[in-house]
Amino acid sequence: MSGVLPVAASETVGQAAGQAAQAGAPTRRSGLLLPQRNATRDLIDLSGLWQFQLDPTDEGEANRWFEKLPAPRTIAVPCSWNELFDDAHDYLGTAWYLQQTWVPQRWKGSRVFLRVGSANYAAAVWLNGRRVTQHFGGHLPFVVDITDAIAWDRANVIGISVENKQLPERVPAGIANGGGAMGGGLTGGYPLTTYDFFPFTGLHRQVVLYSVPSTFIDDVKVVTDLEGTDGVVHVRVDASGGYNGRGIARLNDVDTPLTFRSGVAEATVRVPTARLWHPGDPHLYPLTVTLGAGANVTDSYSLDIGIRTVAVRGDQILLNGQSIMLRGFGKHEDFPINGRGLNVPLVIRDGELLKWVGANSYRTSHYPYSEEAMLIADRLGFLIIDEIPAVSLMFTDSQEILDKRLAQCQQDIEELITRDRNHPSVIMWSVANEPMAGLPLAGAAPAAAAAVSAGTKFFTQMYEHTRALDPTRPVTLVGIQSGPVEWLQIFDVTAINRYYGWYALGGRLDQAAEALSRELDDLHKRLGKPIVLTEFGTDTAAGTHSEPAEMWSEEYQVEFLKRYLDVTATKPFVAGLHVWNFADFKTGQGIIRMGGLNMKGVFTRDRRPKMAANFLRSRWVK
Ligand code: BDP
Repeated sequence: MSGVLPVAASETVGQAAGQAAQAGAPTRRSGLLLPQRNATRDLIDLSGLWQFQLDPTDEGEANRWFEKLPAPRTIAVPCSWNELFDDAHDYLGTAWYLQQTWVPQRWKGSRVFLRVGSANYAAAVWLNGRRVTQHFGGHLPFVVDITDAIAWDRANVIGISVENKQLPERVPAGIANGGGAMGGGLTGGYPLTTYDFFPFTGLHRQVVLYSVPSTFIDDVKVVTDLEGTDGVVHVRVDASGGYNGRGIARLNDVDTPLTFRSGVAEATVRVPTARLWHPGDPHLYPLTVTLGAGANVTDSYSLDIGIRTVAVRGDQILLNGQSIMLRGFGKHEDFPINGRGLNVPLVIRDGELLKWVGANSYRTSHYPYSEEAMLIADRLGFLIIDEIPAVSLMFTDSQEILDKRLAQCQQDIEELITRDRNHPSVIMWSVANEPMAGLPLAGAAPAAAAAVSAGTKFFTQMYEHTRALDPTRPVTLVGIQSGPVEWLQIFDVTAINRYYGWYALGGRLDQAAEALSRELDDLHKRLGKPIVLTEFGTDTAAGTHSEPAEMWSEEYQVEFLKRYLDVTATKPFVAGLHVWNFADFKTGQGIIRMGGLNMKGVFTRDRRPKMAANFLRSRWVK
């Protein structure tokens, strides 16, 4: 039963763990609703050409670059800067973005917000020379009320500083000591990172201004349930200013009255013989909530919802009460030129290719994806494991650093759940990818006991925090090969990345299949939960062929995937298979990443199928 609605995260000063407090208006963690235009709301999308300047000596703030840049060039927003300018390719320090915009007179009397969809990693925002907010953590939106800072008689100047310094207290963490003796990142590469994907930087999603009425709908939360064949939809609406009054929830053209007390109204709407949302028929029902009614509607907000339930029972994942097998991939937001910047055509194309290959699921490895990607997942019927950017957390680090990372991870999951909770596609939260109690693949060395117990404490807190925010979805952690089983134990679903046949037992696929089979049985015996293989794959240079199948060839990738699919087909507790990766993606430069690419894609970076894509299609398309 999911009658209990998640509690809204309270308003919080936009200041992340471990960062020195700086002046700035509160960044709101409730009300991350995707801005929309309707009879009571308006928006201005500032996507397009912005002024831009690198600031390697961090002199911009003292010299008021948020008002005027001394030597600007032009950049696109949204976009990463790294593949645009040769001198910025590996640059992760501060850079400044500047834009000017008029605010229309008709917005007077409204509340006006500025929303940044994603700035990776740290950003500060100035409006007309005034610092209005800051935010730490890429991939999630932040919002600031700018009503009182607007100039109505001239263009408003918006200045945003962004930097992606790889600092140890951040999430993902940077490398503290310049990469040690070898001067390299975790995979030996450059830039120095604790992860292999390229640390793309910039304003990655839209910057928008939007207006709402002075009393407005601040948040909508929808939880769906089933009773027999009826859908039961719980709706909670939060209005600003402690609104007391009436409203309406219109679901599928049926009105249910809302009564607000101190800004909150709840209603339960029954949908007789509901058409349930699932990958084979991702049916969406339109929901509109209003403040006021009839001719007196003072604000309204619309979204499409899916009626469905998710649960874990024994070693099965259940969707609408039926056991479901996740078939799909780990992905990345990555494409030539725009890097990690929003690429709506790519979101559509990836959706088409996922359908073509017969996938019903993917993980937003290793950070939250765009809101467009989530909407497409709702519409096309993909089951999403929604992940925060907690990749490669190392638990041999000091307690002080671990505490700062915990605060950042808690902020990330609060923002993610606030943003994504209404998407039927989201079936699980992932609070980390491959945390470590020692160096990776040091399989033989027992993980240091102190690091394991520090991680156990950390992840118990993360699990409980996540369940408190959303009691309706399972929570998982994605475990590294040879990582501590204690950490997996805490979570509802066992998610593991395995590379038998690649990083271990390379070239020996028979032995790899046996090792995989043994370990799966063992884990199932110990944990008794559904197991999702969230990564397994081989680097494959498109066009390289060999007989017999050798590592790096397309034949080897097919053979490898065949073993994994065949082994897991005999194990009913395996509830999901996510091949690593959907497409080749950009990494740093290093000796294990030819051409600065991770080539484990079954599609190339420009989305051409390798043999493996056709193989998966032959298995997955019924
Ligand atoms: C796993 C990581 C993933 C890497 C992958 C690989 O979770 O981000 O890209 O290995 O090495 O350890 O291909």
